[in-house]
Amino acid sequence: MKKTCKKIISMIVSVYIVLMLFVTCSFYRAYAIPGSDPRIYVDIVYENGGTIRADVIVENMPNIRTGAFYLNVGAGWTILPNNHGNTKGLRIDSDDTINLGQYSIAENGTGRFLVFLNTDDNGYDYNGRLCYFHIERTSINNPMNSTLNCTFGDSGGLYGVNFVDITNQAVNPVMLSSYEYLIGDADGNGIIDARDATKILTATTNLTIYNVYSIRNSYTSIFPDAACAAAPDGNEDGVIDSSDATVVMQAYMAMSVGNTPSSKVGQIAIYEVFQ
Ligand SMILES: [Ca+2]
Ligand SMILES: [Ca+2]
Repeated sequence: MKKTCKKIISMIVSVYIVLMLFVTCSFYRAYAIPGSDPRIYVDIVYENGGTIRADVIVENMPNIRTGAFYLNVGAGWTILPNNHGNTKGLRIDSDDTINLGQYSIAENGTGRFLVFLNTDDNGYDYNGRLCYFHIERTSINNPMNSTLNCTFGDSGGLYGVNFVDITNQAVNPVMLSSYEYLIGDADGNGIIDARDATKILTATTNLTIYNVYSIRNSYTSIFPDAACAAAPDGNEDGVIDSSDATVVMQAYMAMSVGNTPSSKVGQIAIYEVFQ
């Protein structure tokens, strides 16, 4: 595979073309935060068409009967009204697979507070997307203020079956920053070409594999100019290895003759850095 890839690279480099990418849509696959603790966090997703959605994600939770979370919106974001004209923006539709029972939303400055309650003694499995909303960048948007954080049970608590208080079991991963990047752009120059594949191959010689989450704070020692640790992960499987060089190269070859890549390489995505 490596040999084939190197061959392809030398072939392409000989007819080197810089290809500017005009991207109008993209998607994001979350880089999972490792661990098995019950937790809540926000995953920012670029939707088809360029709108930005924020998913409130619950993981590893026991069944919940009633709960509340407080959402803190960084100054880099503004929450858009939902389709029902609700200016508070949080979206919990009847077509969602979860059942929030009764719920209420309050706001306080840039924060949002959601309380939910159901009368089923067995509680509900809320794991997955609890609710979502759409956001836009403000004029002062930058990676450090483009954060969205959730805190469980700030005042409403979090209760399981028989109203057992489980607030203390839950953790709230803290989002420190979020970065927009081009999938596969390992050298951070805003275009996808053979140099990105070369960069990845060089970094992963001797079968080196980097876990994206593990290098989130140290990636610049490996990919000095990448926008974030996730950028070289061309196939978005959470690790950077030589197979990413292959998909980047395949995408570059496809785009250089006007075809759409079979992977998401070249699309805009967003990467959240959690503490
Ligand atoms: Ca590049
Ligand atoms: Ca990968």
